[in-house]
Amino acid sequence: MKLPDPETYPLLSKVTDPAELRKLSVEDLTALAKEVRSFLLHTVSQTSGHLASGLGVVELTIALHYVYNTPFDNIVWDVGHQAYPHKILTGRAGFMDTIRKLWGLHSFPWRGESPYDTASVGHASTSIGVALGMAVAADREGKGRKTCAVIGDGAMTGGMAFEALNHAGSLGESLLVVLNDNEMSISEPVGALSKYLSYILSNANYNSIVRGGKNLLKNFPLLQRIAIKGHEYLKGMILPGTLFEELGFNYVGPVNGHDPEALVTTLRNMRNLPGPQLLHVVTRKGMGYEPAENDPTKYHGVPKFSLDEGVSSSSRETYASLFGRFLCESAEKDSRFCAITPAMCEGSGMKEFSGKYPKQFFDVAIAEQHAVTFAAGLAAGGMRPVVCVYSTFLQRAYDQIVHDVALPDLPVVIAVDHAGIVGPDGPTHQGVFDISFLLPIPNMVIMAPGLIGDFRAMLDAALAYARPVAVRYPKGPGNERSAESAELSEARKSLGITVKEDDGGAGDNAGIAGDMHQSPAAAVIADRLRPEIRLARARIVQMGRAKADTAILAFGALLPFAMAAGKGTGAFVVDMRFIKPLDEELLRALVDAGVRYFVTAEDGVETGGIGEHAARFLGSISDEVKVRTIALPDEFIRQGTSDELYRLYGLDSAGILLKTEEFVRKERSLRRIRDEAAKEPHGENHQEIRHDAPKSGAGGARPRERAREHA
Ligand SMILES: Cc1ncc(C[n+]2csc(CCOP(=O)(O)OP(=O)(O)O)c2C)c(N)n1
Repeated sequence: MKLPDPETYPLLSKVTDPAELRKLSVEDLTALAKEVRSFLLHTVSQTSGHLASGLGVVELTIALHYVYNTPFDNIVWDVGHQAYPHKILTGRAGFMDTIRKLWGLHSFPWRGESPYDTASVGHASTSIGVALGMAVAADREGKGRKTCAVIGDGAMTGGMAFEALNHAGSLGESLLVVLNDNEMSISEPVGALSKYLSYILSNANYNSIVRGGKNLLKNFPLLQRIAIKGHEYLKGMILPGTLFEELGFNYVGPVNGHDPEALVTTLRNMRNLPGPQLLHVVTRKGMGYEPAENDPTKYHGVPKFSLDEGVSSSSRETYASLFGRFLCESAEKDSRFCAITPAMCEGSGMKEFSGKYPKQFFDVAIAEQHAVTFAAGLAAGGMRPVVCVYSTFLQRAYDQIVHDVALPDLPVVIAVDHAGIVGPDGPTHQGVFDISFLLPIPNMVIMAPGLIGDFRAMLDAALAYARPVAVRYPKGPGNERSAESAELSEARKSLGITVKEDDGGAGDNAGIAGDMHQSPAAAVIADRLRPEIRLARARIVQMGRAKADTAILAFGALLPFAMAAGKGTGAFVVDMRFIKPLDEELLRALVDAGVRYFVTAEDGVETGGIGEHAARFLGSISDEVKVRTIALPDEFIRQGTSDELYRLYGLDSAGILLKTEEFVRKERSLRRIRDEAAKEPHGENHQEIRHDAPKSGAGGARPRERAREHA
């Protein structure tokens, strides 16, 4: 615990919660803001995390907790990436050095963490809807509880925000929406709304005249009514749209979001106004730290860095950087090619493409649903769209994939970025559901590169298939570097496994396929040594030794771990490549070649995952086969570094090795006991055991269907 030092932070060290904050004078708030900003900067530079957005809302956060009686009153943060100052002021300053770490403070507001965190968030554009629900509940409760949503101009572009505004206007519930307008999303905001907001800002003088007029006429109701009519008319002419007022909100603003006194005065005035209120606050993203003010996109989320030197740019090869190259080269070749992002241009590696091919690039703002449906329209019109969405945000666009893309079988490539474990952003951002939710959709092809070297060829193939295709790939460079670990050596030692120089290569074809080179199964197995990407074809990356009875099937980013785990075990290791269609031909061939124990490994939730699906298929072709699925459990996956989480959930090399060995050893000994019992002619269990005993058939495996026919 690192509490703010009273010498450096004389005011902040006293603000142990908002009640203490409210004891300060309004004049103190500017000095407090300076301390909060400095504390935030020092902490985040040492821990990594979201920075520029938090720096921009320091005064706003102070003013909100100063005016509102939190935690009795509700403050709902949109996304929550800007909520670090809120955490600092609500009793968590001493824990800020643990933020985003395993077992540490959450990256975003989290209900279980503090009574001041009214919602658990991380995805954009939810605050108005949540706040509206809370406002209705507070109204029913009848204790005078106030509710306030804080939403950025970026998050305001999301459809959910508009849906909630629309509803709030019609309900007429008392609610304050603070629009934090810093004229930035992660990158430059796009769309008509941001143009509209800029227009309001450029007419700021007009607004202050109107506000002044409203105050002046307060005591002359008739004159005020006439003036208001004129004002509406004038506003309609000067400020086209008067969007928020048309939606039923009382619009106030723009207000300088870095002036605590102005904010406190305005909030005090608005706190008790009835009906839906919208306060338009203007802030600067990155405020108080020059490098962040100059480049708020770069400082949106930062790694650890030196405050003197700033964040240095990384040039390492990642899945996103390869994706960017694919976009540029595809656009060069085909003018029908285009790419779409819902406000994640930088994170998805699309910056260069957006600059070089502006006509083929579409940033649709934070609108995942629209991104997918828009792609469907482009495809229907003869273009070749690739829509790139982080796995976690793709959850938003499920019906659009089903209804708009897959149902009409349109050639849309969905690049599912940040799939699997993403690390410190925690439960709201882990990309662990996409396999389970994409798998049941007819017409879809779902691919997952196991190695970064295969990614480009997979993207090219996805485009060439000209049908609905999802390619899911991990954040960063993947797991190839973290596959060999101290834990793995320990695990090998404890299991008595030694790795020889030549262990673990796919080139050695002398094993099982060599033994039975005449059989159809051997031909299929030998075929799967081919490295190129072919539809519904896996690649064997480690040949099983002669008489191998085990195969590890890896789907996507866990492949490097599976390869390391498989070394020295004599098992087949397969890079499945395709989640859908599954390479059923290979699985059949492996069963025919004598494989009885299958381990599946995927970085998604087990429920409805590809492991379950493969197990069902294997069960349908053989009664003898046993399957162990390795996947994430039925719980929300916490935060931590990716390596920590792989280890914690047993998905790293050591985890896969230990689970595989435990499973195979247990199943082998059960089989031995069963076989011996089957040979034994006497005993009570004889019939029962015989019933379960392995059935003979082609290659030792007998399809259930045939067994049923014989019965
Ligand atoms: C549904 C969804 N899509 C994308 C994101 C990624 N994201 C996080 S913050 C952000 C920009 C938010 O901009 P704004 O609301 O203006 O806040 P600012 O950072 O400018 O304060 C985006 C796109 C997200 N959190 N949720």
